[in-house]
Amino acid sequence: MHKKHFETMTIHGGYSSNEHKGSLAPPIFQTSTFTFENAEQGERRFSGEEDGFIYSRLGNPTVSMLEQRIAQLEQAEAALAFGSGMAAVSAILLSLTKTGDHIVCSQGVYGCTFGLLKLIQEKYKITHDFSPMRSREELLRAIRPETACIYVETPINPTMQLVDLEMVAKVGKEKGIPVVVDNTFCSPYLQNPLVLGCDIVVHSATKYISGHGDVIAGIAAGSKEIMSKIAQTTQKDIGGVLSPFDAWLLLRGLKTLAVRMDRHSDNAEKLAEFLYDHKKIAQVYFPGNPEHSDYKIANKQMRRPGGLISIEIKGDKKAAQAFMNELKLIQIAVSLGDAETLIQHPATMTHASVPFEDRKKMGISDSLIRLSVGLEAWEDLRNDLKYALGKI
Ligand code: LCS
Repeated sequence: MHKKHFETMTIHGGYSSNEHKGSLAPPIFQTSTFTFENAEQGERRFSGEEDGFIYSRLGNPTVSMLEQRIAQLEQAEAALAFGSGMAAVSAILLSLTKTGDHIVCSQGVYGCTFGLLKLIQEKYKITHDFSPMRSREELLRAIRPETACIYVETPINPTMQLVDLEMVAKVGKEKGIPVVVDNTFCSPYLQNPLVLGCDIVVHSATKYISGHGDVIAGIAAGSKEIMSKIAQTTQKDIGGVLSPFDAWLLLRGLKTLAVRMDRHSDNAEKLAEFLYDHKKIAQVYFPGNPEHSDYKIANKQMRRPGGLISIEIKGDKKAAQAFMNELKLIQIAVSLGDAETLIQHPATMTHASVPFEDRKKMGISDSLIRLSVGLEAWEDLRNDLKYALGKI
C-alpha cells in the first residue's frame, strides 16, 4: 500500500479500530500492571523471549499507540513518550553521556534545559559549551574529542534564531557524534529533523502536539537502536513515563495538528505584518519575516513559520510589563502552542533561572516578549495588541 500523507497519519497512525472491538476512539488502558497466564509466561516476558505488556512503566497499549503515531509523523523507526518534555530531554542526555563527556549546545535553549546542563555539569562532570552554530567552521570549533552529543533547539526559545539542521547533521555524521534536535516550536508538521539527517528528535508534547493546554508530556524519536537503549535504561530506571490518559489526550490532540499549525501560522503571519511597522516596537523576531537573519534557513527546513513571535518593545522591563498588563484577550502565561494566545516575559518567567550574563549571550533582553499566537480570529488579536500598545 502507498505511504499515507501526514494529515492521514495524524488521525489513523498507530491505531486500528478492528483490533479494539470497532471502537472509533482508542481505548484508555488505565492499568498499572498486566496479568500473566502462568509463571513461565511472566519469565518469558521479562527475558524478552515473548512480546507483551508487563507493567505500565515499561509499556502500556494506549501509550504505545501514541508512540507509533508520533514515530510515523517524525519518520522515525521508533518513539518514546514521557511524563514531560524535561523527562524526555533528561532521559536522552543521560543516555548519551557519561562523566567526562562534553555536549555542544545551540546558543540558546529553554530555561530548564539550561538548568539541566548546569546540573549534570556540577553533579556528574558532563560539561557543555554553547555555540551559535552559524557555520560549519563555528560548530567544528566547539567540538572536542570528548564531545558525545550535539544538542540543538531551532527555532530557539524565545529568541527565534534558527540553526541549519542539514549542516549540523553533516558535521555530526562526519565526527560520529549524535545530533539531538528539540523540535517543540515546530511540531512534526513544520519540521522533520530526522529527514534532514539528525539522530534524535525531542518534543515538549505539552505544546503543539497536545494543542489544548491540558497535558504535560514529552516525546523522543529516532532509530530503534537508540530508542530501545533509552527505553531500557534512562526511561525505565528513572521512570518519567506518560500516563495512559495523557497519551489518549495527545492522540486526540494530534488529529487536528495539521489544521491547527496552518491556522497558527496564518494568524502569526498576519500579526507579524501588523507588528513590523508599529512605532512602539523595536524588533520583531519571526521566521516568516523576509528580514529575519535566518529567513533562508527557515525556507529550507520549515514548511511554515509557525505560531511564535518574539518582539522587542521600545523601553525597559517596566514598559514590557505595562504593555502585557493592558491586554484584555491575550492571556499572560508561560507554555505555548495552545488554542488560546499566550504572552510571557522570558527574562522574568521561562528564563528567569538563567543568570543575567548568560541571558545576555542568548539574546534575551528585559524588553523581549514572546507571543504564542493561538487560533482565535486574528483581527481580535490585532485589536488587543493595538489597544495595549496604544496605552504605553
Ligand atoms: N523544550 C522546549 C523548547 C520548551 O519550550 C519546553 C517547555 C521544554 C522543552 C520542556 O517541556 P515540558 O517539560 O514543560 O513539557 N517550555 C516552556 C515555555 O516556553 N513556557 O513554559 C514551558
